[in-house]
Amino acid sequence: MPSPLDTTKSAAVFAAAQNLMPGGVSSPVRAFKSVGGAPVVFDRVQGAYAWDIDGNQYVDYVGSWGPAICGHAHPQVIAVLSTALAKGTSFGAPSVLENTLAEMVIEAVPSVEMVRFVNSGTEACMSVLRLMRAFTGREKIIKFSGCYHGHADMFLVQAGSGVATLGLPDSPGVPKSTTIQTLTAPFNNLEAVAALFDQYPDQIAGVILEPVVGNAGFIVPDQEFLSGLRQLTKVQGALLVFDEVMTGFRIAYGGAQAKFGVTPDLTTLGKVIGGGLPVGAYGGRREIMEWVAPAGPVYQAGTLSGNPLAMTAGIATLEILRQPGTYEYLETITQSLIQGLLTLAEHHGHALWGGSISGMFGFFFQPGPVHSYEEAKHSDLDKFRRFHRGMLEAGVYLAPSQFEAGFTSLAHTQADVQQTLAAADQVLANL
Ligand code: KE4
Repeated sequence: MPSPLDTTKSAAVFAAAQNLMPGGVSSPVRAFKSVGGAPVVFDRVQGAYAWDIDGNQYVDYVGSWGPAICGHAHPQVIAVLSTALAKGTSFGAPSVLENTLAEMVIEAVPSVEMVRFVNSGTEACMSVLRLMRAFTGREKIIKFSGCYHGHADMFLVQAGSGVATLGLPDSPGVPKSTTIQTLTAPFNNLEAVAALFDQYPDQIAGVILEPVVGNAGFIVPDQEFLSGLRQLTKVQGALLVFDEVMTGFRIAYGGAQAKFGVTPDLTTLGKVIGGGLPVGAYGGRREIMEWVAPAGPVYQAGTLSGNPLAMTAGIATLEILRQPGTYEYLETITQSLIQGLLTLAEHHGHALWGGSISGMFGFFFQPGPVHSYEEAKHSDLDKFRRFHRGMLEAGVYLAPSQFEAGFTSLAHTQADVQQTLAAADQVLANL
């Protein structure tokens, strides 16, 4: 077994942090609540690696929860950001950079004919919801249990990510009047969605989903489910919205909608398109997007939306990603990782269900199959906790929750994967 890490400095800083910020963090999942032990405090990141303030190095499979798909602090991104910095950090006025990134997103993502930039995935999802309701004149929406669309009130119903991680009931402070319009169905269950449309005829503005789920752990859609949702929403006069904040430019350059050949009416984006700086976006059919102020009546605004640094980092990131061979590389390196983990788990007698698509992967400590959050919840959370801690001690940084996905990058090498699998062999043997 690897020797326990020296995390003296992390412990001190995290202890102080808990006096300053709720839970000592700026976002709940970072507090390691569901895996126990104190989180390590990062000092710096580079490529596939992270270093904590005690000098411990980790192979990083969180990648800042998705943005670091090219590898942390990619030299090309850092270089153009440094140049952009000299021209100022925020304009609050139109810039050519917004045009450039908008053109790249419109060219890449099948559903997007027009796009609006915001500052987070949450902002993108809450804005797209307002737009869906305005365009259809309907108020109800359908989401799926375990899916997470940011922390706006109307989405905090059977949400995934940190809500699932912490086992929170739907959050206090969210008025019933808000969530009463949010209907839920199990992921991959088309009949349940059809039943809701039958129950609420002409009242449902649309269906929003993570086309490949990352916030209930990694759950792949059935092709018929996605194709069926497209057909059903069309027939019902409702909109189909893919929340591709996590999958956008990760599952494929055109996102999950390109990979699965299903084109929604609207799409939300974030993470990768900001290259590590705060960005979100929503886009879709021109006739819908032209309802957004000031072109149309649907109000949405943001001081730092489209700021030059985030646009610059996003443009540089997409320029790297659109190079030939990118997604083939991500597919190969991630398949090596997940197949290796599955093989080792079987060898050591642990039930493990998992998979990957491009640079996104996940696994559940259970036999599977896992097609929905309801099934994901049967996983052995205690075994996940012990595995996570063992891997951390061995220098491998995994998402600190059974209900999160993992991420690789163009900087991860086969050597990193082999190091990870060697660590997993040890940890699984002693689990
Ligand atoms: P942000 O507001 O965190 O930028 O995006 C919200 C969001 C919306 N939609 C999807 C599909 C997402 O995955 C997210 C955010 N993902 C989580 C990770 N599961 C962010 C990490 C965190 O909350 O700290």
